[in-house]
Amino acid sequence: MAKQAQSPVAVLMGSDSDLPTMESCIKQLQAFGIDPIVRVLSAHRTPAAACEFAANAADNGVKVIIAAAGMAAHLAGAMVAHSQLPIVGVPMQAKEGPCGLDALLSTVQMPPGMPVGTMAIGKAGAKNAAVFALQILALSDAAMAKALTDFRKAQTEKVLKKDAELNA
Ligand code: RP5
Repeated sequence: MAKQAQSPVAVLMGSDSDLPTMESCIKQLQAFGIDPIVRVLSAHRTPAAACEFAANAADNGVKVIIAAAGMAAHLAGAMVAHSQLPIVGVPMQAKEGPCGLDALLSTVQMPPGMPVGTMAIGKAGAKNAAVFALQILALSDAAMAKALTDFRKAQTEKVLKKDAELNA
């Protein structure tokens, strides 16, 4: 098996059809200076590889796993079943099905004791997964804490600028 790339954040998705949505997550992580591990792994189609990834993630230096999947979305649940790392779930809106609500419920409704931090459906959730991962890393890493502070400040300034332009 190929040597695993090193990063504190792994972005997994159930299908390459999720990639256009998860680009929002990957780009946001890169803007924070984090080059994530990116893998297509499925709880249903590649269960052994998905479980192996989760079981070895902490030893490989991963600190947060972001798992995106659509339909009966069990990828994030499979991660938490095999890893004690914080798992961030992003429900995908698949081509078929009820607007991502299927994936939202499959991701969020975990049994007690096995939580998945579940984001919004789609691109908003993908971006928030990156920010949430940064918030976790920022607890123990000064550079990450600064990246978070800078991001929040820039976001605030952007909105205030729009408000000022609207009222000029
Ligand atoms: C899920 O099924 C994937 O995460 C994807 O959102 C959905 C459909 O997959 P494809 O049929 O497009 O590969 O496992």
